[in-house]
Amino acid sequence: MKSALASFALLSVLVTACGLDELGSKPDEPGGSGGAPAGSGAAGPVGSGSGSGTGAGSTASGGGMGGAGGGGMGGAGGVGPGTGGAGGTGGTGGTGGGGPTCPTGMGGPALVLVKTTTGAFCVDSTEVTAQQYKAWLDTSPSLPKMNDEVCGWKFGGSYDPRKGGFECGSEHYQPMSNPNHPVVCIDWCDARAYCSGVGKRLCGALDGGGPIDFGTPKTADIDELSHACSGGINQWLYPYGDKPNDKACVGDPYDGMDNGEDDSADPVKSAAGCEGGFPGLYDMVGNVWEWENSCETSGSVQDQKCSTRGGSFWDDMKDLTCTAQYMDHMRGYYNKNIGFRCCADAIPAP
Ligand SMILES: [Ca+2]
Ligand SMILES: [Ca+2]
Ligand SMILES: [Ca+2]
Repeated sequence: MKSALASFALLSVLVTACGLDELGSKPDEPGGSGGAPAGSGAAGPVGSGSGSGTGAGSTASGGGMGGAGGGGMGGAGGVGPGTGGAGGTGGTGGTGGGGPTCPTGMGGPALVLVKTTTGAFCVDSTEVTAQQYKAWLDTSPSLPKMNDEVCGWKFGGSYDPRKGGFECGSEHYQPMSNPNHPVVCIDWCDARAYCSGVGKRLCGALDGGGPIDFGTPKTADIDELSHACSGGINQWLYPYGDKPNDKACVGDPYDGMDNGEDDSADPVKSAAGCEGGFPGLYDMVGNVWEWENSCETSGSVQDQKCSTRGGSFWDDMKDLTCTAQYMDHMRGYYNKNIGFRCCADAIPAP
């Protein structure tokens, strides 16, 4: 920004100087004619044309290229036998805002940039959908190796969403007829494999996405999901602010009915009021719980508890908050009200 302004100023000075040197009074020539594009000569005793360029480059916010510079102002018409000044040269475009950006072209939801006090990271705009999950399954991703530290028990298993047990049935995974429903009935290892398969990672610690100690409260200053949900340093209790609104996000009260056993998730992003804590981010609370990178570290890995975040279509307002609220489930557990989204590192400013 600073350097862009400086170059406009310099350019302006140079153009002005040029105009005076080259286009000044020329008494031998006939009456001045207008300089392009806006100069207009007027007869008079003394010629003095001067071009002055004032290009204004716009600056994009949050990264990206700056806008093109505006055209220069036309020179003032020569007075008398002088020639009108030439139009100034347009300023060059400003350079981009220069902030970090999110990678594009990865599988799954588009990534949203989340700023932190020290940098930024990226988080999926929505829960991963059935269609997106299927697209990944269609690539025949390899199962964890037997010696995988925490997911080796899935060796010889499958990433397919379960069709039975823990409230799950085939109706909860219909990628063709219900493409935009969140994928559910998947365990922690499925979520981890998907995220890594599309070049992302499970959301975890604020400083790089690593695992968060399971017993530590998942507050916005240490946890990516909490940070993104609560608007970062705003520390909102809900993604839409601090005032509870039971119709904003897909919790139990959202549809005005006490949930029966047969209730299930809505398509992602269907609750328009559930945007936040950063623009373009949806369902950070409600719809489905989301697995994150925070698990117990002792005992049988399949049975170690991992945390899920944000509440679901079955939950009351107390579970539909951004911070320090989590439900833990065994790593191998699954349910129709548990899904996930992924995070990724931001691309640093150029
Ligand atoms: Ca309900
Ligand atoms: Ca419902
Ligand atoms: Ca959610």
